This record gives sequence, C-alpha cells and structure tokens, in this order.
Amino acid sequence: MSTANDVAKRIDKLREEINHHNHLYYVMDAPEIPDIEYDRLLRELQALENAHPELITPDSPTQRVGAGPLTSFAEVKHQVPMLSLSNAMDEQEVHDFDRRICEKLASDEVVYAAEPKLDGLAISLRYENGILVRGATRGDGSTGEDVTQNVRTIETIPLRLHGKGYPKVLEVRGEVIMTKSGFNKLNETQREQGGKTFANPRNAAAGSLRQLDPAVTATRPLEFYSYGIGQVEGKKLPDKHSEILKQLREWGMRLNPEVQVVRGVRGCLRFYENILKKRDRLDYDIDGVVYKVDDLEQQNIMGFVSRAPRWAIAHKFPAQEEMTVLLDIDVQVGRTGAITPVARLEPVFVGGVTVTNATLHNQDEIDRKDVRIGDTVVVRRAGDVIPEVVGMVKSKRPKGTRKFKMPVACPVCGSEVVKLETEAVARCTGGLFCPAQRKEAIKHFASRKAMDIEGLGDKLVEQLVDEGLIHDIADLFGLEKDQIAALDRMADKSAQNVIDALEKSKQTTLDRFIFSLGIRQVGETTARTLAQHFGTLDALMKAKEQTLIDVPDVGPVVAESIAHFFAEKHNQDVIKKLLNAGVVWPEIKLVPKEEQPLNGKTFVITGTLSTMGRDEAKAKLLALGAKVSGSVSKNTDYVIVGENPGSKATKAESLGVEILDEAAFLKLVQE
Ligand code: 9MJ
Repeated sequence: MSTANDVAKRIDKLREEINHHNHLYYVMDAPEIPDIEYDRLLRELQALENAHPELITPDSPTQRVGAGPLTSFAEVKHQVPMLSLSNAMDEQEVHDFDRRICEKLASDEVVYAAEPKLDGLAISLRYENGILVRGATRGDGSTGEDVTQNVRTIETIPLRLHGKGYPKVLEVRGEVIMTKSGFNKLNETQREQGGKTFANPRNAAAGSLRQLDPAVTATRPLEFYSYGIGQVEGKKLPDKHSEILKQLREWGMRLNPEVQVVRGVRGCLRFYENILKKRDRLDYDIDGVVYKVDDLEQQNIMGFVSRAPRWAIAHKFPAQEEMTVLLDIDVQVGRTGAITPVARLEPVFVGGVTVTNATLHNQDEIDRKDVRIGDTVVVRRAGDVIPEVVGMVKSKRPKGTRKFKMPVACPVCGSEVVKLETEAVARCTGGLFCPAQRKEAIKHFASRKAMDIEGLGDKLVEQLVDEGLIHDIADLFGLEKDQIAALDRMADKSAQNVIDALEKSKQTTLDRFIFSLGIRQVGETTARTLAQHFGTLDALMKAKEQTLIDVPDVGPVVAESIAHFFAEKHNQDVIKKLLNAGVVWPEIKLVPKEEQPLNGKTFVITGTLSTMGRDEAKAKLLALGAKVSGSVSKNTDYVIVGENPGSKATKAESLGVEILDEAAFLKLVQE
C-alpha cells in the first residue's frame, strides 16, 4: 500500500466488509465468515486508522464495538456500560498486559480472577428488591435490547434472588449459552422439521434469545453463568471480584465451577493450559479465558480505554474455525455402505493442526449450505471430532464453481447407490460384496472397543483384503504367520505379534462380541444392554423384533436392524465360523428382575461425569435393575450430580430427593 489514496480506499473497503458481516452476525444471527477472519478485518482497519487518524470517521465500525439493537425489541440504556474485553492472541500479549498492570500498580505480582471465556451472548439482569425486573442484551455496550420475557424462560436464571441482604438494585452480568449437547439436539430437531439450523451454539443462543415469541425461547436449551455486576444500589458489595462472585452465588446466581483466583502471570498461564486441556470435555463452547485484576481498588487505578477495561483481558484459544478453498469433493464408503462426501481442501491450520480433508456429511447438507467446488468454505475442527465444512462464503464465490452430485454407482464396487426417504445418507447396496464395506467392517471388528486386536491396523486390513487373504471377519482367525509376513512393511516378528494378538482376542466378553459384529444402530452401550438383557448370544439371535423392543432403550428402528442382521444366512455363517475358531466369553448370570440390587429405584443423571459418559452411567444403572428418567419428580429416588449440573439438581434439592455425587454413584454401582 503506497499512496494515501490507496490507504483511504482500503479503509473504505474494510469498513464496508465489516459492516456487512456485522449485519449478518448481529441482526441475522447467521455469520458467513469465522470469527478469526472478522477479527483480522477489524484489526487491519484499526491498524490503518491508528497510522492515519485523520481518516477516522464517527461511523467507522472501530468507533462502535458490537452492533446496534434490533428494531423489534425495546431499547434499554445501561446505567453502567457493559464492557467488552481486549484480546491477547498469544502468551507475549498476556505478558505485556501483566507488565502494564505491575508497572502502574508498582507491584511485583498481581492477584487475578481467572475465568473461562464463555462463547454466548452477554446479558444484564436487573433485580429490584430481589425480583428480576429486566433482562437486556449488551447491544453496543450502552444501549441493548429488552429481552426480559425471554430471559424469564431460562431455568438457571432465578426470578427472585435467594437468601437475604441483597442490594435494593442489583444488576448481574453474565453469559447466556447453549450447551453443545443441547445445540446438537436442537439442530437435529430443526432439520427434521425443516426449520433453520444454526452454525454453532453461540448463534443458536443468540437466535433463541432474540426470539420475538418467548414461547419459542422457552423450548431452547439455554443456560446462564454470571461473571460480574453492573449497577448496584443500597448496599456495599465486597472489594474483591472473586468475593462478589461468591456473594452472587449465595443469592442464587450460577457461577462457572472453573473460576479460580491465581497469582501473577504464571498463575494465569497455568490456568490457560489447564482449561485448554479440558476444553473438549466441557459441554459448552469457550473461546479462551479471561484474567481480571481481583482487587477492585486496583481495578479503579487501572481504569479504561474506550469501552474495554485495562484491568482485564481475554486470552484467546487457537481458532476452531478457518477459511480455505474447496478444491474437490470425493466420496468415501463406510462400514454400513454410507457414502460420505469428503472435501479436499487447500491445507489450512485450524484447531491446532493442518487440515486437508473435511466431511460434508451428505448431499442434503451440501445443497442446504450451497457449497460448490471452488468455493471458499469455513472449516471447523473442534477437539477430536472429524473436521467438517460448516458453510461457504458467498461474497468470495469465484466464477465457474461446480455443483457436487452424488454418484449413482459405488465408486469402489460399482453397485447401485440408493438413498431411502427416511435417511439423510446415500448407501452403496453392495453389502459385504463391496470391498470398501468389507474393509471397514473388519477394521471395526479389530478396533479397541470391539475385539481389540493389537497390531491389526487399518493399513494391514486393507492389504489383507486387497490381496484376497480375507473376505470376512472370521477369516482373520485362519491367517497364517507367513501370509502376513509376506505383506508390505511386515516382517516375521510383526507378523507373529498379529497372530498372538488374534489368539489373545478370542477371550472376549459378550458385549464386546455383539458390538464387534457391526450391527447397524448397535453401539457400545446398546451392545452392553443387549448382553445384560439376554445373557447368551443364542437368546439374542433368536429374539423376535417385538421382544427386542421390550429391552430398555431399544426402539423399533434398532430392534428391526438387530432382527434383520441375525436373520441373514451370511451373518449366521460368519458367527458360526467365529465360534468354531475359538472365540469365547464368560457366561453371564442373569439375575431375576426382583433380585436385582436397584430394582424399583428411579435415577436421574444431571451434569457431566468425569469418569464416563452419561450413556455408560445409564447402562450401568439399567444393568442393576434401576430405571433412569430424564426429569426429577417426587417419584425419583436418586439424582446423580456431575459437573455443571442443570436445574435438575436444584429441583431435587427442593423435593428432598437424595443426591449422589460421582464418587457416591461409583461406590453404589461397584457394590
Ligand atoms: C465471558 N464471556 O465468559 C467477561 N466473560 O468481563 C467473562 N466475559 C467480561 N468475563 C467484563 N468470564 C466484560 C466481559
């Protein structure tokens, strides 16, 4: 950029783009570009304006962080502005932040409150004489939208403060979020009903809270966490931020359990690493952590720059969404014949790794998102989940993009590809005739949670099938060492290891065996339930569809799939071959219902357990004869409470239902 004219042009262009994206984000709840790209645009504009202050205009997007309120809600003027946070993108910027503070306060080490940075919608809740009188969004920080009717539908927001001694006027500030699990369920339902789906939990939370009809908001799985205060009248609150949060909790506000008081920049960075490690296990999205000077007097000394405090900073995590170019779309054939379109991408660094492939799910998703080959797309990689293409950037669409069409024949075996009305995915009809399906079935059989055959990795399975050495899972046990040793990248020793692992895997359990068969719809949990319910493979194989439906948690679709599987001659033959090869498991003693230890007891599980998923906990309880329900009532015997419990824990308390923490629950099922 050379001339002043170029700079002015670039500034105009940036402002136009940022305004466009602001509108999509704040008004439509439908952003087109990832946050990180938006931040880049805003930072570039800021840098240019800093270098050329004469070009700053009052309507530049840098002069107003956030966006104006929607016209359809009443305006709310915040008596105490709702702050935004400056960002630190790396450790160096955190060190700089801490150094500025230490210098100003003439201190060696400052005490900070460290909090996860929830990725939702900032809200201010106004309580007068302990009664919730208003809920407002942040808007531009000084004027927000009145969403009182909507926040009243959120169960984790008390309509009346608990306890005593609260100020006459108390504004509680915090974040409304949608849990990841709630978000997935919501999108599923929306898709089924042909409604609007959301790009991520934050947009879903924003879209749900800014519904004109509170009845719609009430159906959405929203939660609230408090992290600060606004206007306070009639009482002096503690002089530490962390103490104020504790006080808020006593008045019935929910606090994030991860919040900590830490010492100095080292304490901050340790907190960051800790939360980053936990990130994927949390049932809500966070995009970083926040450090706040804990002492309010020190906060006062630090003061503000425009609307952001100098005493706080958001330390951002690596972005989980990035933009890149969609080079091509291939298809992959899965274990059950499902044909998945896979995006081949211009390599892009996202979620901490370089991604070159991402799933596009199915044709309907591609059509719905209007993704075409040649488009610039948004790729998301969160935790261990397979990277996915979440959308395309329309403003970057070049000429000559190509639409993707699902092939009519399987690219691997040539069989017809069909798509049932009731399913989203297209499938290859080749069954086990299709080498791709065969390979996937064998990989699944050998996998850790199935037969756990060590050393029999994906590459080896592919070679064995390609060389015609095995045709089905049972053929594995007929393999000889020399056959394996002759394969690429194998030798005598590694071949012997595979043979030993195969031998060892023959001693298994019934639930592993059922799972390893790869029956459609039968995951680990269902396999365990089936094993416990029927006790023997024979009983399961003979079970009629109607009998299967009676098994807890087995619905008609699962029952049909199981009955279908065992009715097929080919599957019966493979099972016979496996048993003849010596696959065995310990007998399961079935205890009559009346004698089961938890017979007649009803449990409810809420929150996240650290040692197992909810499905597993549920399966354990069912196996002991208990009933597991989704909601707490006076008929509930026990509520198991994990981390971040929802309103069910509070309800249990008010009904006097016995509460078990995770340790107590583990003790109970082990006994
Ligand atoms: C979030 N989003 O979790 C603040 N925030 O403090 C936390 N946001 C904040 N604090 C002052 N934990 C302004 C915003």
